[in-house]
Amino acid sequence: MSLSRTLALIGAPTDIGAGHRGAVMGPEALRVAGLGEALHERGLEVIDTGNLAGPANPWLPPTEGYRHLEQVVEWNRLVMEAVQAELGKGRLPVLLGGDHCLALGSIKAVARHCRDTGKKLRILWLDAHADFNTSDVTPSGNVHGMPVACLCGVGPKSLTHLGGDSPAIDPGVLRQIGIRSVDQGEKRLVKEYGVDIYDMRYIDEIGMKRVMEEALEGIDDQTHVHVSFDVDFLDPSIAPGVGTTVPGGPNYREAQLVMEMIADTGRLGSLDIMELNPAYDDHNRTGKLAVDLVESLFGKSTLMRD
Ligand code: NNH
Ligand code: MN
Ligand code: MN
Ligand code: MN
Repeated sequence: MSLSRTLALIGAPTDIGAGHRGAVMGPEALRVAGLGEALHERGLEVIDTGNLAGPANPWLPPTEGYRHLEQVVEWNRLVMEAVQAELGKGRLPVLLGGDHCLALGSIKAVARHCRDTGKKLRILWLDAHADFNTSDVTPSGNVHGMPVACLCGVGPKSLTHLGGDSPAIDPGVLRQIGIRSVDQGEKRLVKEYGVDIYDMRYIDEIGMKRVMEEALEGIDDQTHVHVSFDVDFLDPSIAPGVGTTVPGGPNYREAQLVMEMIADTGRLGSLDIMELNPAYDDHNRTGKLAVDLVESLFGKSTLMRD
């Protein structure tokens, strides 16, 4: 990580794709937990671009397998344009969610940037969930369970073709880490598309260090690493502030190691911090933990290392 990088915080306060209200407060909770200050202390220039202003959440039941599809598209368009603008200025975009449906817009912009600049893309998807549902198999209609499928070209045209590309990414650039909840139909899809999933059983069996070595393999100086950090990746005992907790996630030390090993690549190019839900949190504990982990992602370590 070159310390001259300028980070651009982009707030996306919405829970438009979620099944629980509250992620709309995520960006502010990350700010209150000191995200900007902590990164500035790492020697990074930090510009807070403020919050995007998308449509309100009408909180309606799903129609034809999607909840709020129209508003989800609009929010993703705003996110895509904001991320694209910051990448164009040479800044490292940090998306403050908001629910995880917005990773679609973020990664659409990043994928285009990689194409334009001849970079190889590697996406590290830290999550309890695979987020590969479609309107046919979703148990909920919530689009935050679908962004990875949409990115791979499976989904409604308004999302798969956002920004005019179809599909945005080759599933081969994905590495999903921490997965422990995959819905029935979703299992078939991730298999069919060959998504590289490091689930909790695999992490238990070979350990987080080896998992990360495998997930980071092949990253070189021409690689743009995008981290999509769904806070429900973390074990709920340390991170209660999310709408969809799943027991049996990475503990504090494992999560730190994930972030440190990504930092060591020096190739982090963009970041989403998603699904933080202060309505379920305990005195912003999860927000503060997210900030702590993101500091490690930007190179904070106990000792000097080279
Ligand atoms: N798989 C479930 C669904 O599609 C839950 C998705 N929730 C998430 N994903 N938080 O990361 O509704
Ligand atoms: Mn400064
Ligand atoms: Mn997710
Ligand atoms: Mn999740």
